Amino acid sequence: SSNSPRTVSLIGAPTDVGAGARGASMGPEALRVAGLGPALQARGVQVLDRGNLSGPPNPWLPPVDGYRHLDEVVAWNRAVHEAVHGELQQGRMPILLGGDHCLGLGSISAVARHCRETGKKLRVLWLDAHADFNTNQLTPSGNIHGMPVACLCGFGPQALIEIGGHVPAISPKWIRQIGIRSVDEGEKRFVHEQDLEVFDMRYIDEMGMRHTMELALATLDANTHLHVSFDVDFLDPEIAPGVGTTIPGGPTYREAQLCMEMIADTGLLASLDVMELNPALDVRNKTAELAVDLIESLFGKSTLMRK
Ligand code: 5AB
Ligand code: MN
Ligand code: MN
Ligand code: MN
Repeated sequence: SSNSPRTVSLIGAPTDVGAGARGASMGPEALRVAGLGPALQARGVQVLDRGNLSGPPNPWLPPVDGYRHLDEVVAWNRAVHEAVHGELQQGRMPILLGGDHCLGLGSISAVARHCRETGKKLRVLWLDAHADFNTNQLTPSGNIHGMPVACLCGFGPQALIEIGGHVPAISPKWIRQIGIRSVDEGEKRFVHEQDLEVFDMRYIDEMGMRHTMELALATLDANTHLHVSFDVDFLDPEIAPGVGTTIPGGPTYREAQLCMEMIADTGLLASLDVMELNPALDVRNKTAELAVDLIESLFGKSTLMRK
């Protein structure tokens, strides 16, 4: 039993304007080269590759008022928002190929808008080493890929928080963060203040991925739109070196597979972001291949046939 659409649309967003390292702009092509399209087709879904969005180049400048490249980040997020919303309106499942994680704002604000329009409940799973809950006051870097969750919750510059036409785009209550192990000092306080539900690596170590996912996926129903925002740095860098911000101590191969398999079992996955893959830092595209392998599990590929 599944509510998920049978047609997926791949949307490439080749930019690194929000990141602290160059190279995530090559992520969409690396995922295609790793065989994402055919892998999804083999899962029985129809795949439309919508090609790549376009936007301003990366000017590579220092922060202004605590933000790097704010105008460029706004332009890219507007393009992502419209593309993701358009696919949802057509009844297709958008898969955003990043690109850096600042674009989670454009993607999830579009999903939230679609949920408002169709009366659906939204649950966002944020798979990441980082909480991405900084503001211009809290950020140590000015890089906006560290801020999309705060922006979605209404904390950020006006031009970014109003992209979906509704401020805030989402409530912190709709988010579950999984795999977190690097949060800045001020960001930590803000995460607690806003009461984000975080399953950090300490929690996963002590309770296991199965229990973690049971909680993260609790209280979903047939009317829930499940969105997964997968920052590839969620994974342990031993298996996934091709990201700009590696943090040791992430989920193992099997923990990550179980996470994806349990999401697939809900039958509720309706949109996905695959973010922060950085081919310039990868080894023979193996991180892209691992991401494709995990996405196959997210679409129901498992070792054995299951009831
Ligand atoms: B990512 C850091 N917290 O704000 C900051 O990869 C890193 O999208 C942000 O999760 C990492 O600069 C952003 C130190
Ligand atoms: Mn992230
Ligand atoms: Mn991250
Ligand atoms: Mn990163």
